[in-house]
Amino acid sequence: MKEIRHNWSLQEVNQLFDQPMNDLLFQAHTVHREFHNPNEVQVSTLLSIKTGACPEDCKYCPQSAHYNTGLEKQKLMDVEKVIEEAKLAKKAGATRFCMGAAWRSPPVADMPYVLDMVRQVKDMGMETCMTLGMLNDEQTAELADAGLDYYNHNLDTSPEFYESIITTRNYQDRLDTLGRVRDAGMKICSGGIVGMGEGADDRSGLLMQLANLPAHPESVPINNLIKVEGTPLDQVDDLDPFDFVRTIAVARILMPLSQVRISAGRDDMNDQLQAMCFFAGANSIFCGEKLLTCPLPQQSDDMQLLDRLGIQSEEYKPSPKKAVAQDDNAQFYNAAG
Ligand code: SAM
Ligand code: DTB
Ligand code: SF4
Repeated sequence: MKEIRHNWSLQEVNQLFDQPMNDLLFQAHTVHREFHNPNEVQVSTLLSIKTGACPEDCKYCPQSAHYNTGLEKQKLMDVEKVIEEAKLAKKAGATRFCMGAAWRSPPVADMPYVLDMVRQVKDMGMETCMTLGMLNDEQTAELADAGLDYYNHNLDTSPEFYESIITTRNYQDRLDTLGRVRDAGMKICSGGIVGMGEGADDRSGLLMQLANLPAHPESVPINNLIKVEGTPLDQVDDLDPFDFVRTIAVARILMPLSQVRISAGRDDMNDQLQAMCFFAGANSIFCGEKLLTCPLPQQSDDMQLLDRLGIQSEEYKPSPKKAVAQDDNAQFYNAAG
């Protein structure tokens, strides 16, 4: 049985990345088979419940108020509309419904509606996930009480590169929210973005940070930057697609039990590249019309691809209220150096 580690060094992670591709894929796929059904993926659907006008300045994001991307803003969606969308997602085969809001942190007045969304989606027999920005203790406890299964909060990149991508919050703010979510017993969805012009060390640094958290995030989304016109990163050079596959493979080796998701950017990937990602250890995708504001592949194309690869979508299994911590001694989250 492979050891679950939380003490990776940058050099070790770099060594994993730098292997010949076939050696890396073999190693990642071996780990994948030991811990997961290699012919199964989990399907999530996203809904933007509050769109645009975000005060944060994340250079990749079409929803930041700092950039002019021509995006139509939308205030918090009515609970009934959210439930309608969740029903459609369930009918289309999604087992997890992820609700995202373009907030720095949730406004007090909106919390009752957000909590109602969690309760009602959960009552429909779906897993619930929310991504609402930074949380304080009270908001975290309220979300946990409402039964929220997952909280998504990405570290996005290495601590070193972070400062050139976002200036309105810092890495420790992110780690603090993750710590609160974990302490409240919810599961964590945390990953990052590649293709932002970062170096190889930053991709290693991101995965090292995630893997060295006191417990591995149960869900690890790997986003490939979608270059949205009007954002400061709209002209950045493309990442070599094999570096995306390598990132998935190393995430799988470092975090053997986690669900590793091909997140943003799948619309631009051909079938062969996605198949390679599944072999490298990806076992979760977003399906539906859109991510939050950007397009996804047609649902029919997705189902056809899974079918051609003999991959089934995972059935819904109700999760226990408390996440099982992988390291019960872990109390504090700190940026590991
Ligand atoms: N405002 C909340 C936050 O930042 O945590 C939640 C929503 S935010 C849009 C969720 C994640 O989407 C970001 O952390 C980032 O990883 C991803 N994302 C945003 N814009 C993207 C883009 N253009 N390409 C790829 N991923 C993107
Ligand atoms: C994640 O890591 N990626 C998703 C989800 N978590 C919230 C969001 C991707 C957003 C892509 C840009 C957009 O659609 O606006
Ligand atoms: Fe706001 Fe989240 Fe976009 Fe950053 S990533 S600008 S916090 S919506």
